[in-house]
Amino acid sequence: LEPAYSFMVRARLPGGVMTPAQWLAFDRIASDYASSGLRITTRQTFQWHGIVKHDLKPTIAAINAALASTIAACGDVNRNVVCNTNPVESQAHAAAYAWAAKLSEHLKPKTRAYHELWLDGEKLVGEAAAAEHEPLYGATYLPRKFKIGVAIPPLNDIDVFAQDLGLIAIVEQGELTGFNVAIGGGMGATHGDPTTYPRLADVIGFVPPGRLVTLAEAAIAVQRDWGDREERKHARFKYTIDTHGLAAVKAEIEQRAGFALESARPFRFDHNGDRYGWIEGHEGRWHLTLQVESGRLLDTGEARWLSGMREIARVHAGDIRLTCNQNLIIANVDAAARARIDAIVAAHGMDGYRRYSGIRRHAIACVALPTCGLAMAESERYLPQLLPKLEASLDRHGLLDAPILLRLSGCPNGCSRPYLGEIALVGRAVGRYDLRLAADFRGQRLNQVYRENVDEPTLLETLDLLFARYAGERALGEHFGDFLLRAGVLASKKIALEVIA
Ligand code: SRM
Ligand code: SF4
Repeated sequence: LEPAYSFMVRARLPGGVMTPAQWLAFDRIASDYASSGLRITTRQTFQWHGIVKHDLKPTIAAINAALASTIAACGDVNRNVVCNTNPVESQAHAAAYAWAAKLSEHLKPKTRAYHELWLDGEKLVGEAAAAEHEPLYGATYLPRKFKIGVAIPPLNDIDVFAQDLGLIAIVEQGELTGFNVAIGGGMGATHGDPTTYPRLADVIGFVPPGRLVTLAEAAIAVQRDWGDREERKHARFKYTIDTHGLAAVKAEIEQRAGFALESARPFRFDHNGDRYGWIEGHEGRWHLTLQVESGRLLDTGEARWLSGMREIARVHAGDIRLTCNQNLIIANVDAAARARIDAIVAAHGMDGYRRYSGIRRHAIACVALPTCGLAMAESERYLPQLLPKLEASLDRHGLLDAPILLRLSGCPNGCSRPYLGEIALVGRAVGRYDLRLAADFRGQRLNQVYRENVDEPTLLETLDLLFARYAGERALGEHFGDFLLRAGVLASKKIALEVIA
């Protein structure tokens, strides 16, 4: 006899793209094995919680049978490569997504142990086992996880500056000409340990598409060889860069890649959120973005996500995409099929975004309690309690429609990228949070601590006073985070990277 251990399983889904058939398979896994539906993550993939130990193997086998995988969705390797969520919006978007998928495949561990363990693959023994070789990761893999993301301006919906390797697609006259390269982003920190901190990536140059894979391999190899293998908390690429200096790391990447980066090209981001509702892509295809609170898909309350999406997946001829803001897109829809999709969405209460306040449309929360073993406070379960209180306060000041970026994390690891929230709550203990304020609306400026370790009444009172000032003193079109700096509520902080446009 042993305790009823249960696990979380995460899929690897580059760019968050799947077919309706895959959706149905993932939905089936949720009903067969998981305890709390499907969960869209902040890196564009699915997690299933509450998988009991003896169901682990069938769950992983079912994910692989659906032509997806769980390999390298966790661990000290390159993780799920994220990409702008609407890759079919233009030919250039499609090309950028294809590069993201290529990177994901190329940087995947080559070991056959995964198949041996989970998929009853051939057992490697003797010489075959000894001959197993990881060309990039070597025998000891990376010092820590490594994250890559591709953004396509003007949308920074993947938070490109939070990635270890952020790639900013440069589109000129409708053609993808290459990527600006940004290195050293990361969110995780530890309370009370100043040697750990969130950091935005620095733009170090430009690479044409044909050299992208070599460049990515070189960056990972530098981190593999230069990263801190003694202190795990200090092992991310951002610390390697700050230890050795940006110029030295850049030079080493170039030396290993065998070419110099070109000068970074102009770019400009407008925002880092999702665009809800229908948008038209190229070739007359349509894409519908729906907001999913904290990415949790269940049949509860007024929204019946599992039933609704099941019905859509059965009739939908395009594909389905997940976003880094924990939302989903029913993509590649024929104009003639829109009405049918709209009817299913409305019938299942999945069109909440139409009625939501500005802050609700821009809120994300990490999983935290009860499943996350590192959580210090509630996050996903707290969001639905907190939002109505904030909305009441915003409403009193005529700000119900103001788009304000709210991010909740149950601990300073920062899985909801809270350091990029105009308002962020970072868990300290049950019911207590650090209140951080004044990131920008584009994912290009970190926020700062405004109140440490406060309870809900203090949070609400503090924010109510600031909302009152914002309502009375803001300039036309000025975002909350920018206002807080201009008004001197927090000391001005320069944008951590240069916007060249
Ligand atoms: Fe995360 C660890 C959930 C995105 C930084 N993260 C965890 C674990 C696995 C807890 C653990 O190690 O025991 C959480 C599982 C909770 C649960 O019950 O499901 C967890 N992280 C998540 C997800 C599901 C949050 C969400 O609400 O969507 C996201 C899954 C992403 C994916 O699909 O791969 C998730 N995690 C992130 C992000 C955001 C991003 O990548 O854009 C970050 C900040 C960016 C970064 O990496 O710097 C992030 N997670 C961390 C860290 C801190 C790493 C660090 O450098 O210090 C940890 C702790 C660790 O690795 O030791 C962590
Ligand atoms: Fe868990 Fe902390 Fe990540 Fe939230 S931020 S999911 S509490 S590790």
